[in-house]
Amino acid sequence: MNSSYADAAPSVLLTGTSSDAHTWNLVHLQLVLEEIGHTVENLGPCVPEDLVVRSCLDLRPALVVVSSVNGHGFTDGLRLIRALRARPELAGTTVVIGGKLVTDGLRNVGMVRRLTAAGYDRVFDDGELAAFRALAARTPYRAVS
Ligand code: B12
Repeated sequence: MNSSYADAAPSVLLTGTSSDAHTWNLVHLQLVLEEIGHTVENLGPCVPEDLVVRSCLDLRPALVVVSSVNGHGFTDGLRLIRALRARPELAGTTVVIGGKLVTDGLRNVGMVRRLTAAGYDRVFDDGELAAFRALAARTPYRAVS
């Protein structure tokens, strides 16, 4: 979709989920991450799981950010994290997910537990941008050469 780096590998890989066509969430998150100082590879919306896995293996980002707002984020997100964590090379990569992950509009404790048990390091609710920003600010940057 869009990328903020020229030569250096990105510090953050940002992606929508396989079924999710929404784009402005991704644009907003990319701007937040760039404002902090990260270089971002934004894969865009409707990204198949195998493309996310391959991109992570190629680019080795310090942080992977998964965003979904269409209400299928829980099921799509589970599939994606299982595919990522199935690769030993990505076992230590920080992966977070957030947005409007289900349709009930409420923070669902069971859903968060299942997503973290499957391998996400953090699950952010729709409005938790301040907490997300704080986590991203603690993640190492890579200087663009
Ligand atoms: C525009 C829009 C569309 C457009 C998208 C066009 C495009 N190119 O992006 C179109 C018409 C294609 C569309 C389609 C659909 N949409 Co729509 N759409 C919207 C709408 C009106 C605005 C979304 C938007 O651009 N917001 C602006 C961005 C900047 O904000 P955001 O998306 O809220 O993202 C923020 C937060 O969610 C959060 N966030 C998101 N991800 C992450 C990740 C992390 C880590 C963190 C910390 C935070 C975070 O931070 C983001 C930035 O502030 C919303 C309603 C609304 N007012 O939000 C519905 C909405 C998202 N859509 C909805 C639905 C249901 C659909 C459809 C399923 C409808 C249908 N039956 O076909 C389809 C799904 C298509 C698909 N395959 O995904 C629902 C989702 C319901 C839910 N999750 O509970 C919403 C909420 C409408 C509603 N109230 O019912 N949609």
